[in-house]
Amino acid sequence: MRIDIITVLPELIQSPLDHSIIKRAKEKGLVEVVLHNLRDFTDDKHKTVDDYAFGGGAGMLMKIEPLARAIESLSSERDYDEIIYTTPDGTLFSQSTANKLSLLENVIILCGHYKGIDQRIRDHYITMEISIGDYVLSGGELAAAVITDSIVRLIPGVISDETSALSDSFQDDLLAPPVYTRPAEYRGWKVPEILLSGNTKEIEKWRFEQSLERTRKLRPDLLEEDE
Ligand code: 6GU
Repeated sequence: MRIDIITVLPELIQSPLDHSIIKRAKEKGLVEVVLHNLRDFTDDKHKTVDDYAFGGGAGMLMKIEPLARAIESLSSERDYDEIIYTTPDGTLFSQSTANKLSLLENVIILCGHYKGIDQRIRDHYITMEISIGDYVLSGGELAAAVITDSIVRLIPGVISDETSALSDSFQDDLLAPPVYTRPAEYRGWKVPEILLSGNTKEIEKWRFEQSLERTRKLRPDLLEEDE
């Protein structure tokens, strides 16, 4: 898979891509993540990427020309399955969206910044608009990093233990069960007996019950019928 990220702040996204699972996925050749500085697609001396909104109002918008140039330049190299725009007024991101995106070959993520992008870019190029939650970030860069991270870990072969990503919270609409490691007792705080029993079947059953109970208590909304 290849993920191209267009942004005015590549430095803001670089670090999370250079560590942990994404780093290993890149080294294994399972994903390529390429950052593109929008300023490289400007044609004026000042490398202008923003401008005032027609009709007035507070804040600057991302200009249309550099965005169109960046998207068209990438699109001339390969076909993209989705051209994603990160914006607080997008569709709420979820594990099921991450699952779907992880199956794609080529994706562009365009990071919204300032007060957003010229609507014509959304109308003519963008195929998917994503928000990562009902709160406002200073820009779409952190959202793009979040989206990229959640996708990359799902690409087959990225996480060595095949079942590991599948047993994450949300993967089956349930929160993960509590987990414990050594020592079996610390300051008198004991690990549940069942986990030390070696009875795999009973342990699975216990974990499922714990997942269900945790979900009921902490996220009852996850147990409601799908819309
Ligand atoms: Cl994708 N962008 C911004 N700027 N704020 C957000 C967001 C995205 N998702 C939630 N808040």
